Amino acid sequence: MKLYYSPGACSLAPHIALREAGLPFTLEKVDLRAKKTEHGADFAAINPKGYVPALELDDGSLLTEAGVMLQYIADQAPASGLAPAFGTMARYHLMETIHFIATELHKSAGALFNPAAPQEWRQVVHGLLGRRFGFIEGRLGDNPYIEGAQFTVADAYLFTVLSWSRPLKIDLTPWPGLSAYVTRIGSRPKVIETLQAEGLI
Ligand SMILES: N[C@@H](CCC(=O)N[C@@H](CS)C(=O)NCC(=O)O)C(=O)O
Repeated sequence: MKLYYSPGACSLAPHIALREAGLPFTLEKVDLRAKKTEHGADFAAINPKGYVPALELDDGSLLTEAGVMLQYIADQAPASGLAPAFGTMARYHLMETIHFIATELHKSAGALFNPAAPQEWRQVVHGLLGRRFGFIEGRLGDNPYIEGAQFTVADAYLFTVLSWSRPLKIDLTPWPGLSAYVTRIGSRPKVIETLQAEGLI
């Protein structure tokens, strides 16, 4: 498998998942502005959606969309416990969490990276994200991971999106449970390895 990624972008989530799963993979960095890979390939031709993450499978086909890719990775290493078995209620709850992260957190927070975003709109998005952060902190409760006692691919995704709070200057102080969560996930050996591989630490 080959993961097309951009340092610190949402592709960090499948990158963490691949390392947590212990699967063999290679990486290819993408310049998202130029739509060129580090080897000079035209990324828009590889993924017509033009965005990362994109996962090239061993049969040459391409899988996109972080939330789906995360589950594909987990299912390649069932013993890792990165996702409950397909068809179980626990799996539907994992999908529910992943969908929430994708639609309520990822896309709202991601849009704030656009320097052209007007200030008034930014404030509206900050307010919305604050409400979602409140929900997710309550859902986490005293659990170490978002699905409970077990680290899953949803944690790789949630950690990635919450870690954007630093570059986006979103103060997590009002959500101490989320601050502690980011620290907890960020100190996992495989997460540190991933952050180092992307040159983020
Ligand atoms: N729906 C996609 C969205 C992926 C996405 O937003 N990727 C961003 C980085 S976090 C990107 O590559 N943006 C560049 C672009 O859209 O041109 C997913 O969930 O995987």
